[in-house]
Amino acid sequence: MNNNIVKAVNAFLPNEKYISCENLGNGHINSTFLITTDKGKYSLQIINTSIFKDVDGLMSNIQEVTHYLRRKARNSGNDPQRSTLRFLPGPDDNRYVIIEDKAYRMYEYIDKVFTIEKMENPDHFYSAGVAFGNFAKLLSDFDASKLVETIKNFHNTASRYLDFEKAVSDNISNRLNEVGNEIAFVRERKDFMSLFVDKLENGTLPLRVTHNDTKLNNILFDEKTGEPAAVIDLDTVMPGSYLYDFGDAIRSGATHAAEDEQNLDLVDFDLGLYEAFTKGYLSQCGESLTPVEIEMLPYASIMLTLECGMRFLTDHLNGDTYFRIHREGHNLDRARTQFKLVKLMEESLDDMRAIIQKYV
Ligand code: ADP
Ligand code: GN1
Ligand code: MG
Repeated sequence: MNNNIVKAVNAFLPNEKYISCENLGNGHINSTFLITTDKGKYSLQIINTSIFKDVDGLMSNIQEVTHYLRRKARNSGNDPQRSTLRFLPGPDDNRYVIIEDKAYRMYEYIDKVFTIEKMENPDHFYSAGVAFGNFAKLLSDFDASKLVETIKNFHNTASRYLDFEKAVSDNISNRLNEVGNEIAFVRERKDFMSLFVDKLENGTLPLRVTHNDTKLNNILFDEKTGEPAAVIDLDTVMPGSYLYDFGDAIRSGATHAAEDEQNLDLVDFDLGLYEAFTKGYLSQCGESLTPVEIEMLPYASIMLTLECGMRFLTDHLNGDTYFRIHREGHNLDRARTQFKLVKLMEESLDDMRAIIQKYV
């Protein structure tokens, strides 16, 4: 095993003996490993510092949020060990260590859980809705001024569009001629992209403390009960909109296709799954939604899926420098599934509106 991983483990756990390391999960950004020592199991992550530039700010956010969530879990009789992440303090309480320019952090491993990459069981998606809706509810009275913005303009779709146009004009990877249809698809939706941003800027939409990366595999499900244990991947918890978390979860879970499916005929948009998630999500935080949030909710999955597809396409044009890829053209495959989903969602707008009306 990589010597630096062993060094990192020894730095966090000077009194334990390193035994083994395995790859963990399928994240696109950080590298995650399951570490076993003679005394326990841990998740070790190499933080992607070209994306998260302010690691102190990032870890301070996670400290504030996990302390807060743990206190709430304790008060409501839930297991504080399993209901949120707990990181190891690290040498000198630094919360991370730097070894050869890489930043490492360690979490207690939450054992006997599973994650879902591809949705198969609507009950799980209902539970995911409850988990993310509950996350929103728990953080509704969290003081947002304690949080730094770990990635600026993260879900500012209009500003993401400008990044996309820059990638088109730079054409760094010389891939423009194969993506004419995709570029046209994005451009046709340019005006739509400021729908939420404008309302957040003029105050008609409220700023909330949100997760901002509500992909299905960021929930750990309990192996025994099948219920969500913890919402993880807290790197992007910062001020945002409920529309982001709702929309991004639908993007990742209301289809039976993998995010990188190459056969677009397999990419469906399942309104049954949409309804399951909506019901779960709104059962937790529906009462606190403002009329404008409710009015905008049917557009949320279209916005977030379009934004995500556009980010994948931008990265493809920039030569794959942001999202980890595992094959040539991987980001383009991902962009194509997202655009197919956008189209299907646009055709289902009235159905989505009716489902939301049923549960608010
Ligand atoms: P990324 O930012 O790269 O998506 P995540 O924090 O989501 O990284 O971790 C990647 C995967 O590792 C998760 O989907 C989950 O399967 C697993 N994982 C991460 N941390 C833990 C933990 N503390 N306990 C159990 N599994 C974990
Ligand atoms: C990344 O880190 P991960 O794999 O959970 C990305 C999200 C995207 C997602 C698409 C910090 O999430 O914004 O929606 O990929 N995270 C970051 O799969 O950019
Ligand atoms: Mg993740």
